[in-house]
Amino acid sequence: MNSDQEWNPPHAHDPNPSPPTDDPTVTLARGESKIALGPTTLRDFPQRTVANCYIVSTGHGTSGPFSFSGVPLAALIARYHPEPWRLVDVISADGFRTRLPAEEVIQADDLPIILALSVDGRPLTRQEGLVRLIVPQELDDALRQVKWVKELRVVTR
Ligand SMILES: Nc1nc2c(c(=O)[nH]1)N[C@H]1C(S)=C(S)[C@@H](COP(=O)(O)O)O[C@H]1N2
Ligand SMILES: [Mo]
Repeated sequence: MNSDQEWNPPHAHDPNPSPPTDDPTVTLARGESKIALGPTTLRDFPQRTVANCYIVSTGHGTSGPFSFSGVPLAALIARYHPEPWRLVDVISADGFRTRLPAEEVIQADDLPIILALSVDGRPLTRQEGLVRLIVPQELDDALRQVKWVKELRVVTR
């Protein structure tokens, strides 16, 4: 799993409707360093809200608009890894994954890429994807709207 092609498949994908596990803990990993972040810890960070989000499924159609709230990914990584980084791989408990370049994550401050903990002003359920990656820039697909985020792997080289 090395090329960007394999990490960001261009094809349609059948979405998994049900959570693979109950545990919503996200592990932030860089090299050997691993930090476990539960929803309570993630809610202690300043939260951002992104309105007018759609989940554009090529299989079951578009749902939304949703207003998602959560921790900006850029701020979360900067808090634990202030030195420059190149990519972050976002991996879910069911093996679904996406890869985001640092400049895309950092420059998205107007419309932040977030780890969502809430939707429409109430907590996200595990069924709905807690903790869910929301990439508001993705408008034609939902391949980056990763449910049940389990691991963030920060790549520096
Ligand atoms: N963990 C995980 N996230 C995922 C998927 C998946 O299979 N597993 N499918 C993606 C795809 S292809 C779609 S269309 C949406 C569906 O989101 P929904 O179940 O909220 O409608 O989730 C995205 N995120
Ligand atoms: Mo999809």
